Amino acid sequence: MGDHVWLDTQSNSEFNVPIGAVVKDSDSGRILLEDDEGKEHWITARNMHMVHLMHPSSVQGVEDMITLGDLHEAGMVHNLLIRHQEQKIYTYTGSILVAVNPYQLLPLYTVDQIRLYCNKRIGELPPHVFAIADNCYFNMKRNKRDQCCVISGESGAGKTESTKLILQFLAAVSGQHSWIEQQILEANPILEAFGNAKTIRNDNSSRFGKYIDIHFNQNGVIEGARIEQFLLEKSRVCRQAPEERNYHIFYCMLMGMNTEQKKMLNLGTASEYTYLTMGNCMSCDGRNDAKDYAHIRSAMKILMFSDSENWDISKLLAAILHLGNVEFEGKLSTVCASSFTGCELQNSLTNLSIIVRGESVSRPLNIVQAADGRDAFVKGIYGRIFLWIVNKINSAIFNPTSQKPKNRYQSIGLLDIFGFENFSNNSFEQLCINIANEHLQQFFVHHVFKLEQEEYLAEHIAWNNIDFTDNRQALEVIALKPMNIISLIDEESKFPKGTEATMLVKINSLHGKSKVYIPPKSDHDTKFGINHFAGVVFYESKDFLEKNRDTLSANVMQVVHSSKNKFLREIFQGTDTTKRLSTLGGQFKQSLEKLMKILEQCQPYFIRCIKPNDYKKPLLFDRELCIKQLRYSGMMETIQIRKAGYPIRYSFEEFFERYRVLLPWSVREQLKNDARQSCIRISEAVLGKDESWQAGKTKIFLKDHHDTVLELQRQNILTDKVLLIQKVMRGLK
Ligand code: AOV
Ligand code: MG
Repeated sequence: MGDHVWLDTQSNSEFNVPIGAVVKDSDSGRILLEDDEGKEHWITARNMHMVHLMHPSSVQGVEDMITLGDLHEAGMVHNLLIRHQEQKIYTYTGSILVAVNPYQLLPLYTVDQIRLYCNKRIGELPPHVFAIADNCYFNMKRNKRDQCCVISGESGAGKTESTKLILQFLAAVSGQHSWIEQQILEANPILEAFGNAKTIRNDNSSRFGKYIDIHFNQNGVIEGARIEQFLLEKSRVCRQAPEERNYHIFYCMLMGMNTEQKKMLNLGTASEYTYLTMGNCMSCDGRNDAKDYAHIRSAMKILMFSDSENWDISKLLAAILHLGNVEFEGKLSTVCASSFTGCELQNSLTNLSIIVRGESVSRPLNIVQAADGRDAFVKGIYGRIFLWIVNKINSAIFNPTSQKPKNRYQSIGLLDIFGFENFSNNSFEQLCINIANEHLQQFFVHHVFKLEQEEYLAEHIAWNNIDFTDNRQALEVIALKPMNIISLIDEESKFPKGTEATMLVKINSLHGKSKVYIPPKSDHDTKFGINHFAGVVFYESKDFLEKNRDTLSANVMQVVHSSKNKFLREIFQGTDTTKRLSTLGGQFKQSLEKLMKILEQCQPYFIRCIKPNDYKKPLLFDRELCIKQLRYSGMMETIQIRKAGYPIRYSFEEFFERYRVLLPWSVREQLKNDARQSCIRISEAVLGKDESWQAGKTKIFLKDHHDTVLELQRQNILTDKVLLIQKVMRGLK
């Protein structure tokens, strides 16, 4: 009784692994088990082969999964499950943090907790996102290297919340509580208001990617920051899927603005606007739009948005809502939209003017064309408002003096993109989002598996190769090698006669046999599939080319440039009508590649966010859903490599420089400062003579926890020395 076991389960699902269970009772050759999900099973002697004894480490649960005795998927998911039940949502795999979304506010993020985790090495305290933040900060100062935190996980897993927590921690420990720190923190509510929305996966889903680079001076004090944004989902402004909302800002504005202002903008309630009601969802449980509006406004003040700029933005947001209500059948009422955009819209929305032999000729558009043109205009406005806002924020938080080579800052970058998505209907936006996630996965695989093992080889470290799943090939077919899928979509978008059908023909002929691409079922089918690292996603190709081209008609551009609204002209500035801009996919690809280059220059930390259930519910742990996420993110192999490998390494010189204090003076003399030998002696003395660390040709290779042990010992010795000196000084007085 009370024994813990693994019980083989009988489901046929590919994500089925043995479940943990405890023996509750036994009678005449049978035993009664209660499994991790509370289900009871009577096991007879005949079925006893389905039961295996559990390792004690799995019974209690471990803080670091490399210490699990049962190194299999069942062990990993059981460990996360029992910790999740005790509200221990964070678990390490070496220095990689796994964070399971608690879907409730836990008392883990207080000022006291920040103080507690400040200046502690990983493993000294229970796993925490603050520990990762603190170690990023510590390593930046110690190693004089830029750091980055790559936060991944599917939609709703907790990336954005983790990012905010890290930012909060860094702002607190950098210590000055100054204006700039407050500005950096307050940039978030603004960005989320304009760039996040309720989706069926997440009530606060990021519909854009961001990389926040925080700059520190030589003393580790925050000097400024810079935010890079990636590909806002513009289509949401005009259309939302069932149960989804438009961007938060619209609902906040309508709930929070005072009556007088609303009157000036001729605004009513959300239910009156086509653009806000497509998903048939106007409010969102747990969000208070009116209160949020007040917060957004105060944040905008902190980020130096002037009252008139604020009003300019509100006017355009109102114009968007009015534009959405324009009906092309019958009477066209563009009065409000025209007055707030300062544009003549009556004609330009219903007619297309083209230049024929040097003369402008106007021809009426049909209803569908007119509505499409209007939507394109609206998306253009919203997308540019968003870019303008990001620039405005950057101009407040970016400190140009820290750019000068002389006082070159050090930085910590936080990457929070949109998580992997697979809806019932997926379009071009989902393809871009999922490609971004492929890139991140490749960055992880490259760093954790490839570079790591290449280095062991180069340094002649004794090493048994560990296999891992590499998504490189998939990424190449989708986005990297010549004639990849994205470039074919791009090519077809630039081709005047190109259609989605001709695009599919080309992709089929080039990639029809690839394992990555799943062609449409027939010539009439417009859906194609991609086998992503996180599963197969089917995309509806309709509208792909239009979305990728992302151009505004010359008509609309002309209207904008002759607008009486100065702000509208300003946000469109630099958008040349004649020059063919690169496509959306092309721009996105470029910015992703640039981002990957930046990340490669940094020392990375990884946070893997896990979504425990699809219902946004606390304390509900769906084992299969978690196994799926753990499997595709490569966590099992990660545990293996972190257990067997040496993720921490220093050149002998670096190591000796920092830890020489750990060698007695006499030994140092004797070794005549031979760095390699000294390093070995230090490691033997502090870490033991076992196989757990290794000396290569030029570097010493250590486990994550060795780094902690060494730092703590060093700190102790230095503190002792200081105390001794103080004692001696007192004695002298
Ligand atoms: P995401 O960024 O990973 O999804 P979020 O960070 O927005 O996911 O998290 C989704 C929701 O989960 C939040 O709004 C919170 O309600 C809850 N949550 C996440 N982390 C925590 C936490 N540590 N404590 C309490 N609640 C949490 V997406 O942006 O959709 O990919 O595009
Ligand atoms: Mg997010």
